[in-house]
Amino acid sequence: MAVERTFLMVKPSGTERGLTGEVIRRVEQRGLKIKGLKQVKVSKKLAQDHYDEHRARPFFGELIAGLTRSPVVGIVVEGESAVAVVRSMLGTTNPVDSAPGTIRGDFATELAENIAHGSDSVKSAKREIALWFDKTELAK
Ligand SMILES: Nc1nc2c(ncn2[C@@H]2O[C@H](COP(=O)(O)OP(=O)(O)O)[C@@H](O)[C@H]2O)c(=O)[nH]1
Ligand SMILES: [Mg+2]
Repeated sequence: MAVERTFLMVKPSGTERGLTGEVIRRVEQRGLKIKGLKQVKVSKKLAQDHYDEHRARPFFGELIAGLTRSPVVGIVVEGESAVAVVRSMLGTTNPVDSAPGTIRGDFATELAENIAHGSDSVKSAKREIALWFDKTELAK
């Protein structure tokens, strides 16, 4: 058990539907702390760097187009086991399988339109937070 930081992002599929506040509300209700928060108009390069691990996938072009089509909201979340807690709040990658009560299980049915992203490990979280935020933008 350890206090961690993770990178949570409301993707265009969430911001376009006005679900940013709902995602933030759930994070705060869970007792997690927000240490960074901003809306970003995502460049193609930032989107590609964010999803670097998926570069060779056949759906990569679609993934980048989906992430750059509308502004996103990036959030640095801190708390006990924050990486795993945020992932469980999101639900499974494919919303069809996501349990009710999860963000994806409550608001989505399509894989490519699954509302929000959460880092999958502490290592990924460190990389993603550094990619999306300058240190001066983060609370202590
Ligand atoms: N179009 C399409 N999008 C996908 C597919 N697999 C994953 N995605 C999207 O790519 C994102 C990143 O995939 P992944 O890292 O495996 O899932 P996550 O960590 O749960 O978001 C997912 O959240 C989906 O929105 C696919 O087969 N087709
Ligand atoms: Mg992922």
